[in-house]
Amino acid sequence: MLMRTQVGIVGAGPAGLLLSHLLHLHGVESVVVENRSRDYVEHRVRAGVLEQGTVDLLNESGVGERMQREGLVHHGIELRFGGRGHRIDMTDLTGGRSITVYGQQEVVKDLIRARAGADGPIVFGATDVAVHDLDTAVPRITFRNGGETVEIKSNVIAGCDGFHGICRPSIPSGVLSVFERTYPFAWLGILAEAPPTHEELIYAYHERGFALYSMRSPEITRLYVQVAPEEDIGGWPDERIWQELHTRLETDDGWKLREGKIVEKGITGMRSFVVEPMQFGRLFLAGDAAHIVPPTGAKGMNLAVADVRALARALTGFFKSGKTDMLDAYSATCLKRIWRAEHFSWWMTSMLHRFPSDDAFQHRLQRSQLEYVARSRPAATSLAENYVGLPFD
Ligand code: RFL
Ligand code: PHB
Repeated sequence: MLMRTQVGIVGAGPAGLLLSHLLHLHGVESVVVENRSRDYVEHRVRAGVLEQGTVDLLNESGVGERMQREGLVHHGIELRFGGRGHRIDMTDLTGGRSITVYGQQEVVKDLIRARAGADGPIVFGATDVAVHDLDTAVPRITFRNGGETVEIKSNVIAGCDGFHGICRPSIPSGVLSVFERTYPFAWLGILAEAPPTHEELIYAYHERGFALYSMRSPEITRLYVQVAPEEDIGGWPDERIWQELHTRLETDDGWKLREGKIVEKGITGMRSFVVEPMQFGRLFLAGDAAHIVPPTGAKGMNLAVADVRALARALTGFFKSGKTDMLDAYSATCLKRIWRAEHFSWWMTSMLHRFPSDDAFQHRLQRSQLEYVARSRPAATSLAENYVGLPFD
C-alpha cells in the first residue's frame, strides 16, 4: 500500500504525538507510525513533571482539559539532606511560575484522543519500520502492518522514535557529532498505592545514595532509589526497596514514609547524550531520538515538547510559504535549550548522587553545595528557574 502525506512521523511518544497535533492545528497533514500497541504506549510509566511552558502549550493547543482537572500544581520542591528538609520555593523565586505533576502516559492518552477525534492517522504495531531517501525531496517510511507492506511518501520525516529508535542510526556515519556521558548508577523506580504523606517532591541526598519522593495522584506515590548500574530487579524484593526508601528519606523530626502495594517496578540507566545537528536532509530528529538527560532534572519530556514546538512552527512556515529559514535554524535553535537542560540535569545529578569513585573530599563539596543552594537566594533562584523551565525562544 502507498500513502502520501506532508510529514511522516516515526514514534507515538510525547514528541511524535504533539508534533502531529500541532501540525494539524496549523493545517499541515501528518501520519504517525509507531511500533508498539496503543495500549502499551498509553501505559508506559515514565516522566511526571511538566514545566510551566509545557503546561501552557498543552492548554493553548486544546489538550490540557484533563491535566487541569487531575494534574497537581506544585510551587516548590524539597532538598533533603543531613536528616532534614530544605524547601525551594520555586514560585516565589521565579516570579510566579510553577510545575505540574501529571504522568507522561496521561499526556500521551490525551494526545492520542485528540488525534483520533480529528481522524489523524496513527499506525500502531508497525514492524520493520525503516526510513529512506532522506537527502531527497521525497523521503519515505516503509513498514509492515498486518501482513501488508506499507510505504509512506512525504516531504519531511520527523524522527520522534526515542533513544532506541531507527531514525538517528539511519543517518550516514560521519554526519553527526555525538556528545555523551554515562553515570555509574541507575534508578530503581516504583509506583505504590499509598497516599502521599508529603505535598511536594523530595530530592534526598544520603550516604547510602540518592532517593526521590514523587507522586502521581492523591492515591499514588512514585519513588526512586539510586542503585548500582548492573543491578537486577530480581535482587530487589519489596521489603528491600521500602527499607532503602525509609533510610534515605526519613528525617530527624519524625516524618514517615507511607508504604503501599507496589504496582510497578523498573530500573533505568542514567546517561547524558546529544547529537549535533538534529537534522540530515529532510529528516529532523526531536526528543529522545536526539538527546537524553539523566532524570534528576525532570527535563526529558519537557525538552521533547520544546523541540516539537519549534519544529511545528518551522514546518508550518515551510508548507504555508515555502520558507526554509526556520527549518534551517531548527537544530541550532533547539540545541541552545538542550545544552542548558543538559547542564542542569548533569549538575542536579552530580550534586545529589553518591558516585562510587568519590572520596570524603567530594562528599564535603556536595554537602557544601546543597547547603549553599538551601541558604542562598541567588543559588536557589538558579535552581528554581531551570527547574520550572526557562521561557521559550
Ligand atoms: P519516547 O517517549 O521514547 O517515544 C518514542 C516512541 O517511538 C517508538 N519507537 C518506534 N516507533 C516506530 N518504529 C520504531 N523503530 C520505533 N522505535 C521506537 C516508541 O515505542 C515510543 O512510543 O520519546 P519522546 O517522544 O522523545 O519523549 C521523551 C520522553 O519519553 C522522555 O524524555 C522522558 O520520559 C524522560 N523522563 C522525564 N522527563 C521529564 O520531562 N520529566 C520527568 O519527570 C522525567 N522522568 C523520565 C523520567 C524518563 C524515565 N525513564 C524511564 C527513562 C523518569 C524516568 C524513570
Ligand atoms: C517522577 O515523578 O517520575 C519524576 C519526578 C521528578 C524527576 C524524575 C521523575 O526528577
